Amino acid sequence: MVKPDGVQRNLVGEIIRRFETKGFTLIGLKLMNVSKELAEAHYGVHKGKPFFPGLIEFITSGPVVAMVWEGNGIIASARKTIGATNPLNAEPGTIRGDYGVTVGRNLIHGSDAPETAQQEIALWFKEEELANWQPTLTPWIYE
Ligand code: D4T
Repeated sequence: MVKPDGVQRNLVGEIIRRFETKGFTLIGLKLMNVSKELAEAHYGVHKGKPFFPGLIEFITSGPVVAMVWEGNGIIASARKTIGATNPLNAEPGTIRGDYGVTVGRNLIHGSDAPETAQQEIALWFKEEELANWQPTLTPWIYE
């Protein structure tokens, strides 16, 4: 998910480009405003932490771009591409390392495990919003 700061800073195309050119497959994509209920469900694991209210306020402050990407090893790879939670600790070359300076404006969220990805996809997308397709480039990306 490109967070509201990524959308406001015109980084949507740049972020999508990194996953697209890597060879991952886009399955779902939408620009949307986030309700308080959805934000609280998505970040439920952080409820009660000091940063939770600010996080919910931030995520609901403007549109986000929710996406579903598919590919071999994508979760570990995407988290490397995204970089450390605190952008000041994120390596140059990562999205957060290149574009962020503070944890509360870290531009992008990525699922951290297959189970959380399944839960988050179900939370953010309806079944019919996901495309079922086979890119013609597949044999040029996977041996
Ligand atoms: P997300 O979930 O947004 O992809 O981020 P991470 O997986 O990298 O990090 P996280 O779950 O630990 O944090 C969720 C979200 O909360 C914000 N945050 C986090 C914050 O504003 N202050 C903080 O101290 C922390 C730890 C940033 C990401």
